[in-house]
Amino acid sequence: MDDDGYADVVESDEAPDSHGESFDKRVVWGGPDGSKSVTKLHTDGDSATGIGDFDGDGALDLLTVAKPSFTQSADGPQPATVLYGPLSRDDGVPRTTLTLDVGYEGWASVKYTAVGDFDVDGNQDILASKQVIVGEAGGDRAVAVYGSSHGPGRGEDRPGDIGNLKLGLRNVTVCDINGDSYDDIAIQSSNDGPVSQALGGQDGLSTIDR
Ligand SMILES: [Ca+2]
Ligand SMILES: [Ca+2]
Ligand SMILES: [Ca+2]
Repeated sequence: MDDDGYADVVESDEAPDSHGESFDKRVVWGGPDGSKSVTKLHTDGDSATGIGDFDGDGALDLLTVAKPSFTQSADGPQPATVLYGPLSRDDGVPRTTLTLDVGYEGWASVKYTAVGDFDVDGNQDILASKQVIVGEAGGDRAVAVYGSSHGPGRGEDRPGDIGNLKLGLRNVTVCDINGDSYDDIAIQSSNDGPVSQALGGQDGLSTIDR
């Protein structure tokens, strides 16, 4: 996260407070001798949900997401903030930040995310699980927010819905299943059931094959 070439660990712990659930976030810094130092991130209490190079500058960035909007208001936004790296090793301050509404004005209610480049345009894309709200059928839906050179999203009214997620995004892995260089997703549809997939391509992810 500080672009020194050594892998770091981002920890996000739930820390209930008087305003409801909140998340403490820390970076455990890697280094040449394996010694560790820890820096607490002094951002708001959003959960850290994804890591990727969202602006394509070669430095990793951290995605944090606020609580799903339906827990706050029926049609409120759900802010997500990208902390653009490198992060300062001294105080965890990012180079700059970008905040966007991953809930699309209350349409989606995002709890988990996965990051990959599903259309291989060089911009990281975000796969989010959209929790079903009253009046809609089925379980969680998988939606894809494609990246641009300015970060996540391309100004679309709605992200692409690619199908149902029985177990949500906790059981999704991003990998290149068929070796064509486009990131794909593998999905465990039940605890002991078969693995489904959605393949990446020029137009992004296919619908979920099950
Ligand atoms: Ca970056
Ligand atoms: Ca992309
Ligand atoms: Ca692929």
